[in-house]
Amino acid sequence: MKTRIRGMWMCGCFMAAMVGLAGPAHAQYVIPMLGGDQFGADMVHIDIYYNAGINKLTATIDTSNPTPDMLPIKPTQQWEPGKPWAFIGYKPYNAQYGWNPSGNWLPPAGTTIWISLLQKTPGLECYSGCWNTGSYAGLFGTNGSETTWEWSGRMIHNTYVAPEAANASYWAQYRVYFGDPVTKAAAPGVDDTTVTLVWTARHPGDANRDGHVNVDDLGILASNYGGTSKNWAQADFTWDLAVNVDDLGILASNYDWFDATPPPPPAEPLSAVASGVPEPTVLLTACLLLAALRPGRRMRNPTR
Ligand SMILES: [Ca+2]
Repeated sequence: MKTRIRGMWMCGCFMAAMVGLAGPAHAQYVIPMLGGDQFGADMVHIDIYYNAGINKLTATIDTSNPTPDMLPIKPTQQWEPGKPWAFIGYKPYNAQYGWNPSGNWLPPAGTTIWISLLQKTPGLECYSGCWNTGSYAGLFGTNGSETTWEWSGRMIHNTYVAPEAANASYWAQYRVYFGDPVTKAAAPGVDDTTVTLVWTARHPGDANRDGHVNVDDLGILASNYGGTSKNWAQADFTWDLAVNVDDLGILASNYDWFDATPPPPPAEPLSAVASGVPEPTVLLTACLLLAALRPGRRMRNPTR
């Protein structure tokens, strides 16, 4: 028995030595994943459907999954230099959203499908494709690209990248319409629609990711303090698997932070713009906005 244990111990030492000899001289190379970091999160489809019979175009986001997270890779990981995605560096990223054709339909004759960026939170970038198959060419204004993009009609996931150390929510608002294949001009009399994509990013100290660093997070940290094999939701903000004084320091220095990212404004479809007559819902929204902006009134953060 003693000999067997000694043999196993020597074998273990040998294996450890071999790993040490063959171990990486650099951080581990990884490829981009849908969920950011190294998370193979679920796809979140933006289902595009056109009902020609009633001239109705819809873009519906699948809400069966949580809001996608922008997450950077960990300090122990890196992108292989020279790969098309190497520029991401340690910026938070995500590619869960995918433009997806829903049902069987065709664009009206002589048109193609365009997706045009209306507005976005500052700093948010978009790149073509995902995983290790994307071209990572700039889209929707990123790197000087056009803000209008011709969608092929096939399911495609593009990769969104937030600024390094970004730690709040992000959104991008798009118009989807049928237009001239060359000039991009919207086809007259054909319906269009808008859609808003939203992402969250993890703020240091916000263990439960509710957009606040407060006593709830402190409670989570306290109940996990001293533990190992922990994760973000258990207050490991340094990704070292331990919950200790380092994490407490991070929470303390971010205490009382809240996500103040303004929500996206309501988008107006092209059809309403073209008619020149505001729809009743648009008028109501405008009245509510005016009332909220009157002097002396403080707007409550609508996202929290
Ligand atoms: Ca929190």
